[in-house]
Amino acid sequence: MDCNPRSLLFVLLLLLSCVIPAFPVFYPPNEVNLLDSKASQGELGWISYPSHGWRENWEEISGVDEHYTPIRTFQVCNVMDYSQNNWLRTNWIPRQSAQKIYVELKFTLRDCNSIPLVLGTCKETFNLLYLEADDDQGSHFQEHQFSKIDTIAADESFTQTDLGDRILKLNTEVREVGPMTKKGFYLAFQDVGACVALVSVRVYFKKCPHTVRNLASFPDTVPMDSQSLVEVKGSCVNHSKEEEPPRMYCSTEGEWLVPIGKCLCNPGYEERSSTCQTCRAGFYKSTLGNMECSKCPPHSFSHHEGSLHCGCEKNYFRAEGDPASMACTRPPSAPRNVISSINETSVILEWSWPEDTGGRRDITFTVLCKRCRAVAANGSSSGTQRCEPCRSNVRFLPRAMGLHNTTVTVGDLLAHTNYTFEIEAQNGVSSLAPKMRQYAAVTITTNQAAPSPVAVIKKEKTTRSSVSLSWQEPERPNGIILDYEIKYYEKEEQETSYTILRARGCNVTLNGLKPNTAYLLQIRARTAAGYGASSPTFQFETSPDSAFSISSESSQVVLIAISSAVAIILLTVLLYVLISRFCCRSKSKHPDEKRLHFGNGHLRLPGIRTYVDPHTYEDPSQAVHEFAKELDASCIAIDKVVGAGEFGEVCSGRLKLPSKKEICVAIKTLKGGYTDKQRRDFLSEASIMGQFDHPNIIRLEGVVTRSKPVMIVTEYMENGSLDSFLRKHDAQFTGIQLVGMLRGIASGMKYLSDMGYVHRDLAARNILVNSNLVCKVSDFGLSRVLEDDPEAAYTTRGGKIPIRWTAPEAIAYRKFTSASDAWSYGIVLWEVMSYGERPYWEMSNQDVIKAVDEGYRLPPPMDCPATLYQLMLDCWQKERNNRPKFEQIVSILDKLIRNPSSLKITANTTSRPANLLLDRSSSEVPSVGTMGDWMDGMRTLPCKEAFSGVSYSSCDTLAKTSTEDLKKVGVTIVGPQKKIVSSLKALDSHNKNGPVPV
Ligand code: ACK
Repeated sequence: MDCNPRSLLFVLLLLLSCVIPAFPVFYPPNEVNLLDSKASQGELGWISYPSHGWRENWEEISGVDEHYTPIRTFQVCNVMDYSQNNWLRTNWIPRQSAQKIYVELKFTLRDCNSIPLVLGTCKETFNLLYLEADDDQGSHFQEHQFSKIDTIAADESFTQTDLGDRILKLNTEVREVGPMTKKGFYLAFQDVGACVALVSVRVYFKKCPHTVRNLASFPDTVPMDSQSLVEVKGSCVNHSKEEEPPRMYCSTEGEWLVPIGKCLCNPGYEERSSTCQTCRAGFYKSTLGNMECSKCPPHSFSHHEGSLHCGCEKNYFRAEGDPASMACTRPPSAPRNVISSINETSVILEWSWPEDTGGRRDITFTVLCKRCRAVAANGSSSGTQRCEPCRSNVRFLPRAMGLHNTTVTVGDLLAHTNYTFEIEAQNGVSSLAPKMRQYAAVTITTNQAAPSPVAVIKKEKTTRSSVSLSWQEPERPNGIILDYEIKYYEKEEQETSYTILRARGCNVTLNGLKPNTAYLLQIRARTAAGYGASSPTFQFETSPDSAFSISSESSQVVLIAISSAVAIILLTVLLYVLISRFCCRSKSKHPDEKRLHFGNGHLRLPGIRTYVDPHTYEDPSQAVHEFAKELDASCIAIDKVVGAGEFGEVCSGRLKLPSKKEICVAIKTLKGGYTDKQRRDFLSEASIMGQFDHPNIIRLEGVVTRSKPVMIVTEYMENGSLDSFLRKHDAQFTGIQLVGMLRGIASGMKYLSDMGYVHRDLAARNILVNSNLVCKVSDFGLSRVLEDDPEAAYTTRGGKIPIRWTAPEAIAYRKFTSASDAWSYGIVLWEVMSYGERPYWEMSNQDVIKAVDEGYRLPPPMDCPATLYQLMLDCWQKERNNRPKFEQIVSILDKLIRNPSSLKITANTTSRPANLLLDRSSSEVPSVGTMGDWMDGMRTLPCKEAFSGVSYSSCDTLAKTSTEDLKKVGVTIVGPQKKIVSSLKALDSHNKNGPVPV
């Protein structure tokens, strides 16, 4: 190879085409060129110094790259001479906005070893320098004005290959200069004796290029020279709005960092490729945001681009508050299948949902009442109807408008009158289309009806033992009034004992009253249609039994009166002493009886409070707050609905009171739209329950009355009501387990009767069972108790009573006492022992009343221990004073639990034992009267056809009953045993010849 350096440079130029990158060249978008030697097609016109010397200096040479694109290069190669100082200076370069400048050099450089005979003269570096200047200084050049940027050395020069050839390598070096302050600058290259070819020089600065982020546009931004970032505010693109001010930071490297904030497309526009574009026809967007435009919902359209909403098709509407995404809807069609059930002067209307709901779910119903009369047209009999709106006192239950259920009860209509009811289904758009509204109509004629209540009662005259009263005939007699029933009782007695009188006219005198005593009284009228509702309770007091009240009498009468009074007082004191003694000895008195003997009539047993009737409070809500704790609704979490009560749903949930453990609770809710009375009745249960505190009475945790829904919160009973629980677990419990449950119920009832509370609706469905099989009495209330019991039926006397569970005297004349509760307990006992069987099966209520009245009783359930069946029979004694008290029931059950073997004798396989209670409470042998009871008991044998499901086979066993069997069950004295055995035999032979006489 030729060793002449120039020829070497020639080789260098030849090789250039191999190392220059292919054209066109793309630079990163964040680099802005101030100078690019390769971009220049003509001479660059840079000057070299010294310009006219004897030695060679930098030389501008034209060449082409491999695409034949012309390029300009500079080269120098004075490697053989000492003291080289060859300068090449660029033209003046305006700085623009740049502070920091980058210089990119591409060059080739020969290593001195590759050139012979240049030792000491050849160099392998050159210097890069710059000079700031505010304007172009032309060819004026002074070396010392330039500042050195760096000495540039080659990374690569020639590289030896295996074949011994040398390959030229292109070096690229980048240097930073700055900060610049003047308007422009020059670059200079100082050669001190190297063989170098400057292939390209590019001078650039960096910027953050214009960009759109989060729908905000950010302009080109030149970074600062220092390390700090430049904060740049973005501006929202067209048709968008700032959600949060958009910002970004421009780094010194020309990169955008940390976008903050954003813009959102206006309604009617959606985001497409970083811009906000109009929604197409058939689409809409009603809100600000970057979501897509939505298709118009059913029955709506948008004909134009950029729609915010879709308009409704003809006969379709959008209610105020309907979201734009909801389909347009229309009024519903008329309700269907209207059925009316008339009951005297009230009617229950029921209907089905409209076939077409108009596409909405907010359907309510409105019932319009019209009273219609036939008007004879021109004397012809087939006239037209004239209707007028019903009187305002017609009652709608729950209300006439805004009904959510498909039924309404309309009351207080006139008897024997035609009414038309128009039932309209309405939804949220009905008011927008009055012409499209449709209704279903039904016409009814009311029946004969019982009279309305007596409203006004007046006291005419009062003495110490009598009162004369008068009243007005009911506003709506609905027929001829046959008589009035007057029911009264001492206020203190709380209706546990009362008197009933009848009067034909509108006045009465009540005699035989106690002096200076408050009485409560109610009157109701009777027509051929039955009794009307009772009047509101009327209170009166008899005059005081004072000597001064008779001061006008003659002195003799006064004397007699005084001596009688003294005698009465003495007698009373004597009686009091005797009774107190007697009472101390006898603990088994019925609470009602005790009350008679205890002073002012209030029963006060040691340690037991007396039940207070919440109705005695003028303001019933005061009673609630006296007996029930107000709970904050936020402490209650409702989990699920477990059932439905009369007033609303029953839910299970949790109660977490501050600083107490969370507990499971049952929550009874009062559904919306209630009347004041319904609210009072609903809460009366809490006022009652809140007075009790006993392990076998459902415990009240509190009430929520200050927010809606109104709630009653009680302890949670995992196994629900006893009747369904037993049905679910048919025959799965031992006798002892069943007796344990029964003992709990009896104990709860003892507590209630001690408190003076009469339950009136004791039945297995009103007993709740917890996870430990503990039974608790529930369902308390006043009149309501029976109103909401589906078992309660109207009696001929107007009251609503659960016939199958109720004692005959309570059905016949509403004599509800703890003794009638004991009867019901007997039925519960039967329900438990038959695992939830329905008492009297499918017999009608009327048949049940008749059969019980005639002396029939339920037969023993399958495998029922004889002792328990006897207890049932005792509870079902016709004479209520002969029924066991709850205290006695508890003690009998306790004895059975202590002696479980006594449960082995079942009623099905042996005859009935004699009256267990008499036998146990007294050491006396039952008298002939008891034998009579026994014979009464015989009537209860399951041999009577009237009781279905009872076989004669059990009767067949009667005759086989031995005195031994009787001994086992408590009849230990020989006389009665013989009598019983012979009676059984007689009965058996009678059975074989015909049915048992009743
Ligand atoms: O038989 P159940 O599951 O038990 O269905 C009824 C329903 O609510 C309507 O009365 C249940 N229920 C009522 N009170 C409670 C309570 N305190 N704990 C658990 N369930 C209850 C009852």
